[in-house]
Amino acid sequence: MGLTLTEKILSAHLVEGEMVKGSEIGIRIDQTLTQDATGTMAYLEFEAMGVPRVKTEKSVAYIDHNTLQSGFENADDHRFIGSVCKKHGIYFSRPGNGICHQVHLERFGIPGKTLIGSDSHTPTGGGIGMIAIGAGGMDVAVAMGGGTYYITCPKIVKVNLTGKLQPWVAAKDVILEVLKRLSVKGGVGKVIEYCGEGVKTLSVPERATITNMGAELGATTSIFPSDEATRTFLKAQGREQDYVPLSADSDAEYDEVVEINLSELVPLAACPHSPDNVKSVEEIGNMKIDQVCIGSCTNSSLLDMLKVAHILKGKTVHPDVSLSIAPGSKQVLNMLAQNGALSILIDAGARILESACGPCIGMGQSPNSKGISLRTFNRNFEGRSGTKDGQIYLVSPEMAAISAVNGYLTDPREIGEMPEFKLPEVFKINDNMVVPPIEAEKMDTVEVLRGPNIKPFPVSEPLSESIEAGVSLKVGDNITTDHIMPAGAKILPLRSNIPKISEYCFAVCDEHFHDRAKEMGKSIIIGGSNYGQGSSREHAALAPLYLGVKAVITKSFARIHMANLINAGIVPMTFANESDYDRVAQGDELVIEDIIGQLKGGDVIKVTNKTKGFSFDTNVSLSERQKEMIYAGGLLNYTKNNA
Ligand code: MIC
Ligand code: SF4
Repeated sequence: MGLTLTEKILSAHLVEGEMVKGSEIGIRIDQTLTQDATGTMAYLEFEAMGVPRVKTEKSVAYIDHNTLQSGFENADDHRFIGSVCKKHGIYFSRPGNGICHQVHLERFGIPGKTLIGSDSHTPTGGGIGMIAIGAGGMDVAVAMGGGTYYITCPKIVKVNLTGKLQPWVAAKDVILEVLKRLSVKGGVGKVIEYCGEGVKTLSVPERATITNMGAELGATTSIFPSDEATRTFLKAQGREQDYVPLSADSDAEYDEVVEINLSELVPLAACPHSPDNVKSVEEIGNMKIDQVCIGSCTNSSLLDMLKVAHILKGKTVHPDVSLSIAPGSKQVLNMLAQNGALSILIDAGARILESACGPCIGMGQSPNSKGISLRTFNRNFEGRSGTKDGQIYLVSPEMAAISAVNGYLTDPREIGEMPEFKLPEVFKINDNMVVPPIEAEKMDTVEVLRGPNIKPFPVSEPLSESIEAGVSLKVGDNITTDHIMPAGAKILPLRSNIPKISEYCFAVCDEHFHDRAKEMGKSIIIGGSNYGQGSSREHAALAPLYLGVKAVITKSFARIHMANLINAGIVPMTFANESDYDRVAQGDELVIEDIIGQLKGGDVIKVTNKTKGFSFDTNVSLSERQKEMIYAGGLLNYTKNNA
């Protein structure tokens, strides 16, 4: 039997376990990336490990999230990260150089390599045939130190692409269609592998849009083969030597197959407040809009921007609409400047933003009250834009641009004839905003620069014999990490200060949570299905840890958040019978007797609800290694104990 591309790359990197689906495997990591909002924690953790130099083939630190510097905090964090890079042999991509995933694809990604990043959209690298996975900062720190990265050996879904996209139908519509069919939890425990004749018709930036937003499926990652289109892209980036052809065997077997005929797709939009709430323009209607934002790691490539410039040429943004555009990297912005497209965007009235995440993470450009905002981004969770009642629709750059001109949601096919948009033969290459590592002898003398905002991460204690604690919060299905630990311009500067940031923990759901949890001392959280979907931010585990949360009992978990809970030493449990969810209320006193004994004995843990007077079973799906981590009180303690 032949192998899928995923199996080929994973088995070439396998260092522990066997390629048995559902079991834990350990893989060697070739490259890592961090961004600044998760990076400070990741580097504090790396420092705590005491490894002098990173042991990966390449590790890159990007500054792209916290670039709105309205106080000293973000600038201090940038300086800290820059100095850590110098000391430990890490490439440092300075603010202004662009969004991590866009730049990594352009300048560093290599087909067939493994990459983990402390950002959930790291799977963008799947667009050039990498196994690129989003992870918590602690996992990235361990990988930088040469440690193994562990995942559940995934099921593999084949998305068989046939046909060719019609004019003005975009790569964004492909992933929106996949989301519509599979939902935000449809990818959990799976890798999405794109195959079929239709693959050839998609350029690398288009593929990267699709693998990027595969994060919204909850998938471990998504991947395209590495083929002539990959070679063309890498050659244009001056990196043809990095090209290797890679694909699945023709007789590879998949766990699921999804058929998509590209020719039949239509322009789509994800409606508030979930990336899988997907409808066609026809279904939504020509709704009046207030704002359009173009950019983010999903849709900020040169090709995207050139399409937008073509649509905006000679036009003016509708008087009732604010249009902002953030090209994804310095390379993209500079090429737009050189070929005149930037002038077209400015002429049309676009508000040009720096090459960074910006509005995607609520760093400015929050819409007006109840404002309808079309965004080319990947997430439209409630409140993420910074406006609590903002109505965010996720669309392609093509739909965004024409709608900005018309003032209402418009099917881009109304534009008429579409010229052929081609990748340039040569991209403008100037890596002067990436600081490479210095000579090894000089590294030791580098002083790490710490600002007053950088506080040590919370210590966790070894698991106690039994847990007796009240329920501090009960939430419903699909709770995102943006609920648990909101981002945005006000809160993001506190990413390196857990005591302070924890004041905002769950503020979106219940502003009293912080005080209540603190008062209770220790507590348990109850959640619905797909708990913790979205980002990789380990703050969504570290803040609850700081507030004394000992266990989280849900119907199911999202992958990265569950790993972050385990790394923090918080026990993730799921209801054996989902109906028990309804029988536990906020304020109930729960007892888990002899939890260590129960964990050692198997995967079922009995919990007693003292308040209501009944017991219920929960499941834990933890490997022996993960159980050891839980006993030790998290990954750092576990690593120290084993050192
Ligand atoms: C996001 O898109 O939510 C972020 C901000 O990039 C996060 C990382 C973070 O919270 O810092 C992610 O996707 O992992
Ligand atoms: Fe940045 Fe948005 Fe991409 Fe997250 S999803 S990395 S915030 S651009």
